[in-house]
Amino acid sequence: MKKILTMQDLSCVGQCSLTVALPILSAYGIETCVLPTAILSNHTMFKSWSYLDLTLEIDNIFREWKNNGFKFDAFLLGYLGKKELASVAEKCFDEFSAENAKIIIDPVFGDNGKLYGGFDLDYVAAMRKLIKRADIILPNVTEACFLTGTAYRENHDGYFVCELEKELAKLTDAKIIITGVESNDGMIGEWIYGKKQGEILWHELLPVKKHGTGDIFASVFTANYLLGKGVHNSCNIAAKFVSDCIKKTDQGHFYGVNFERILKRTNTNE
Ligand code: PXL
Repeated sequence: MKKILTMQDLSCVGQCSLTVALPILSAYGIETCVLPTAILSNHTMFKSWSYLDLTLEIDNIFREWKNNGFKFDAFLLGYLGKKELASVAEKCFDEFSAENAKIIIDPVFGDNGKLYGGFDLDYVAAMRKLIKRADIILPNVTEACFLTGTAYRENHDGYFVCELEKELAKLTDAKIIITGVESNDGMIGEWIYGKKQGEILWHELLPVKKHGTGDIFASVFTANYLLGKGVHNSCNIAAKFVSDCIKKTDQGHFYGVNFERILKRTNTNE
């Protein structure tokens, strides 16, 4: 059984980060260990939140993991919360990677052309460095723009995304998947980088946008990828999962999606 470590915040309320990654990866039959980077009362799309930084405790956690000889077959990183955690993540890869461990990084820091509350360009620079260590990165269009220093645009034509991918490929050897690419004829998709030609997987764009769907996409993608489904197939499965979640979400549920309604049917391997 594969063992993954997912490093992101624990938002006590709001469906994102660890409260999404842990149930989803586990439902796919992957042993999921967690490294909470911070505890928030709720995610930062609510009007206010508390934030307890856990960086200091991570030294103790690493010490004990070393004592116990723990190693992980894969890492999934999402919202870390502060730039210093990028070097902590690198230390984590150095100390706790099993042979051929895969590193999947969703450099979560913004959406819709803007940084999330609490982030700045220093954080972006830290992510720019960290993605060098990744096997796969999953930035959305906004994050890809900030990482590459490209001006954000709402209309993502093929040329624009292709240029973004090329610029990202100068920063990392990772497989690059840009999520949330929106066409001007009402489709949404992921752009997968290929050296000669990129490829886009289009899906139906739903009329509502919901919070936390990027975290769900990353978790479902990672689970399927680790189970050997391949990059394209895993992207398609993750996109369908996210779209099903949005369709099943109660109207008025503004802060996330009811992914729990879709999760029960995931573990198809047994
Ligand atoms: O879904 C991304 C995310 C994760 N964690 C926290 C957030 C956000 C986005 O706003 O606030 C705490």
